[in-house]
Amino acid sequence: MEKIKSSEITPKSLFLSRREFITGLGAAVVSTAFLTACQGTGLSSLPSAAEPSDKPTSYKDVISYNNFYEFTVDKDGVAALAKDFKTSPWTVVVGGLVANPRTYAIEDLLARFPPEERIYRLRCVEAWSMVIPWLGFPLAKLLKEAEPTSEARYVRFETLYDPARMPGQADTSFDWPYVEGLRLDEAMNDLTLLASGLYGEHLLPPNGAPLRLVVPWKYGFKSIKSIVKIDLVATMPVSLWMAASPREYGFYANVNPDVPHPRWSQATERRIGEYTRRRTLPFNGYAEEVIHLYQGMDPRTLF
Ligand SMILES: Nc1nc2c(c(=O)[nH]1)N[C@H]1C(S)=C(S)[C@@H](COP(=O)(O)O)O[C@H]1N2
Ligand SMILES: [Mo]
Repeated sequence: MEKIKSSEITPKSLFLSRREFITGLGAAVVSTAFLTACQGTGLSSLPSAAEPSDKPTSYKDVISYNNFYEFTVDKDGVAALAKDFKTSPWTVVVGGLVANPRTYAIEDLLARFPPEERIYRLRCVEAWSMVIPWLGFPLAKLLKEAEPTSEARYVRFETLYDPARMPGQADTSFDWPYVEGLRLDEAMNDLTLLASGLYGEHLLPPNGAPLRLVVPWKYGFKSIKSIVKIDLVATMPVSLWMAASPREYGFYANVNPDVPHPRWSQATERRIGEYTRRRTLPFNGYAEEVIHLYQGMDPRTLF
């Protein structure tokens, strides 16, 4: 695919640097509602001011250290195995409980929803993280075009299933295809992106070309890659990870340093390219934008 023309990109960085976030706290931008909500969800600690501000992870690391089990479980091996994966032609089917079901050729979909640049932190459940300048558009735009019916409560996403092209799908210990889901209000949140590029370039196969989800306040596994199907549904979808290990991977998967994964702590993370570990922030640093979605919910159900 050709390089994205910079004229096609709307520059709009919604990203708050670490320092701006802290200043925001000091300037009482964070309401008492936020603090009360933090207590309500069992989030004890506000972020520490000691951390340096976020700087994007090197392009090389972003495209060569990946989780994409359809190719291999070896993070350093995805790039080589996905190198020749063909992402054209590609169609994305939007359906389920909608008034306007539609099948998009990827080119038409991207022409219809031009990308914006958004620099987001990505926090993997394995306790490493990256900062990535994505090119994408809010999922809400696509969902509005589909017109969810009043029965639609969740969005279900599916990755391509094609074992001939995705060698990792020969591993029968997983229930392919990769499936993920969001509650409809999470899916409609302005932070939730469908990304088709990063660092000003079209996505490469290791990062989920031609279209992947990015949900920055949740653990990385929610950000499903190489999407072929988006369905509006009435009941909570069962994700591949919930099916594989329900005790370890829940539906919500909100980044929460206070709730350890059953096999390791989630309190800190290693930013790829750095040596000193950072403290992990509640909701990966996006609490202000999303905490209202979980008001009144039992924090134990939010892992
Ligand atoms: N289809 C699919 N999507 C996926 C995965 C996967 O194995 N298959 N891995 C997830 C995990 S665990 C993470 S951390 C992110 C990694 O995204 P990146 O490689 O672009 O950094 O992709 C997520 N999306
Ligand atoms: Mo992950």
